[in-house]
Amino acid sequence: MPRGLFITLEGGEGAGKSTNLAFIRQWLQRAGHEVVVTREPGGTELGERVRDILLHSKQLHITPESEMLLMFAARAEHLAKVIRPALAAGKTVLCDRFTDATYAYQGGGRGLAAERIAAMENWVQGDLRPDLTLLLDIPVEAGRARAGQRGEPDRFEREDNEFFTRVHAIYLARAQADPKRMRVIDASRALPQVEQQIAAVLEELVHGR
Ligand code: Z5A
Repeated sequence: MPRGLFITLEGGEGAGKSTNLAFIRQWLQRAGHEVVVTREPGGTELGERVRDILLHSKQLHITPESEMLLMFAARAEHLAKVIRPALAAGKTVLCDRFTDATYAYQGGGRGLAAERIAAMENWVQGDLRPDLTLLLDIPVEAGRARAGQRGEPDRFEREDNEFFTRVHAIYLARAQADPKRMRVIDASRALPQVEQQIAAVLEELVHGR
């Protein structure tokens, strides 16, 4: 059986990942895919506990190195228990954030060297990389204004605009370096136009396969 498609969704704060996830899932299902939707950090019992520590610890100081290693610990578990088995069964995996987020947040945001992240990526993932990454792109301030309408900010959301500007820059640089895999969607537009762009990219992927 051919391995399923591995699709990831990325973007800064307020880019609309949660909003567009349902649209992407439905689009893929209508195209005949059996879709497994999951997220990082998370997706397994251990991953969700790690997520809780990383997002909701208020007093705990976590070093950038520990933060990065915890992301990869959760990812190793996620790959072994959810992602690889689903792909091997021919299912399409739709993952809300993956390793591009580690480069953007722990690399760009926290300042860790990309080489360290790449070493972990190679060790934990082997040669598995997403077939497609949709980068929902929105200027930092516009995204933060959208996200600001939500409840209490988590550990990442409490960071300042400079942090998110570095995150944004790394995401765009990665898309520029790998334009075939990582497709930039202008997420600042109204929802129907965002969906239109996403559908066009999915169409290309599914029919170009
Ligand atoms: N993280 C990390 O550091 N390293 C890693 O390796 C990984 C993750 C994997 C959790 O991520 C945190 O983990 C994340 C990075 C870190 N921290 N941050 N920041 P998450 O993905 O769970 O959290 P999130 O970034 O807050 O994602 P989200 O909940 O999906 O939110 P969103 O992208 O901001 O989307 P939204 O909730 O769908 O949209 C925000 C608002 O905008 C909402 O009111 C919508 O109705 C509105 N919206 C959406 N689209 C539109 C359009 N087109 N027009 C107008 N309004 C819109």
